[in-house]
Amino acid sequence: MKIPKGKLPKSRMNVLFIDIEDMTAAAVGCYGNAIVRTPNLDRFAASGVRFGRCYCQAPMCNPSRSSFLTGLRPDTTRVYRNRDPMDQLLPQGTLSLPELLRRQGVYCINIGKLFHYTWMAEKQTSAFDRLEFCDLPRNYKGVSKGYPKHLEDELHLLPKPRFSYSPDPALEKQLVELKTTRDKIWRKAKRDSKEWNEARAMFQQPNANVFGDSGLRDEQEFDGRKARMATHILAEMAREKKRFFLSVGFSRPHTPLRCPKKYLDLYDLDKIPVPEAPPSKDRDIPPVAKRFGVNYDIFNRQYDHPVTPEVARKAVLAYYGCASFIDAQIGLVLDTLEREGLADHTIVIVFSDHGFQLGEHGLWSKYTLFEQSTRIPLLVRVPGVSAKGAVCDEIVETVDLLPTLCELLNMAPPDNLEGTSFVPLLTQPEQPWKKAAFTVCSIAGHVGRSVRTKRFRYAEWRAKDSVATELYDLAADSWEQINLAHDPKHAARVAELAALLKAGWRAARPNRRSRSGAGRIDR
Ligand SMILES: [Ca+2]
Repeated sequence: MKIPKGKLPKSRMNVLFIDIEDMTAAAVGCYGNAIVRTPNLDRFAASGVRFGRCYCQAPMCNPSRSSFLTGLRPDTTRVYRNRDPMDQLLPQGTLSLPELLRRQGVYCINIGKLFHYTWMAEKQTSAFDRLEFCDLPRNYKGVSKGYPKHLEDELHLLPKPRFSYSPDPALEKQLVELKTTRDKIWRKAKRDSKEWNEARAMFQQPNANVFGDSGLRDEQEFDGRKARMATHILAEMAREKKRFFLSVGFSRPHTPLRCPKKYLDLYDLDKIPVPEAPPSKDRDIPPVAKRFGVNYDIFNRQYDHPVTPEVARKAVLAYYGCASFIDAQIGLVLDTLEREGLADHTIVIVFSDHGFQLGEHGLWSKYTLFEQSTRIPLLVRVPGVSAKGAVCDEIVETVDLLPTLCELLNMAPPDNLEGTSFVPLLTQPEQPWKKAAFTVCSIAGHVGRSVRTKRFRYAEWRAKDSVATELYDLAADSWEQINLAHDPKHAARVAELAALLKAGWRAARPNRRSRSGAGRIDR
């Protein structure tokens, strides 16, 4: 791949990039959830475009983030799982979004998680001028180590990043101990055996099965501190008139589902319904599609003991409480953007790395190809460009974010991008767009691939000697409970969607009428 040299951007737009962890679109007010309270997200949606059908490329942190940060799909990044080392697997010379922006002279700041942790330390650190609330990995060796050899000369021309590390010492210590025990078992156990999986679950235990009141105030919470740091940085950027890219990664509603009590008090437990799509009503769904009933987030290791309806509703309430808590933190950041006079020249993107299952099919985690795991909220406001309060029901994907920003900022995109800029949809949300979204999920010796059209989802789960297929008609079965893949009446549909899945994302691209860059901002 050529390193994009490109024209310098004429635009002076800043970018505020807000990434919420594990936030399913189904738990956001403006996405049609009448119970959850997300007034700030709803208000922000009313000032920009809400994408009703945005899908992630993988329902898992690292593969999803590696994809949207590079504009490449998992089959190209080769990052399929959380433990796959992004910086070693990406095609040589691949630049991430902040690296591209930094080369254009944009001051790049990251607060919280953007890249998935540890292995990417060097690449992550190299990409930013300043990092706050980011994990400094134990094997961190310095900025230049691990940076692609052929780029090292340029690296030394860049200012050294400013780095702050704000750990939770007690949790860190516990995680180190659990990791040591896990790794000891993993060295002997066969991968994906019962023992191997138990060790993995044990490591994840501290985050699971704890939900409710954190006993903290907003400003004491990690996410509360990140939001306040963002407000300080925005004020500084306004004062110093620096052109910036600010990424703010919020940790909730990722587990543990704990937040200040006042957000839980917004909800009445009696009014929280039991989860939709009970497993008893699932028809012909292959076990792998439901991750063999294993949950790695809430109710970890409790898969032999079904969750009672009351406990299930408490968990949903805690997730909603965390959603409201994060919504309030986002409100704080967005209000600062206005107050500091930055809103009229800052592009704002709010989204999530993937979704989450809130008890549907008995699942309390991600790692599935169902709607709740793969459909995310995406709200975009581009001053002077995006329609106000529009809803776009066309299909977009998180891999489209990087090409979209390249177009908006008049920045030459890397020539191997695998997403499509959705800039035209910002001005005209109603126009024919992508045929389908593609998501990959690699678990327990299986690789699942899904193609989601506006109406259907078709998926294939391949293992060494087997293949399981799914077809859901979401117009008639919005919770994906009736697998039609083996119903002879739907044979033609299966054949058509299997062909689309095989043809892949290139075959599903929109026909862009004009590539004249009508949405570009020249200011
Ligand atoms: Ca995540």
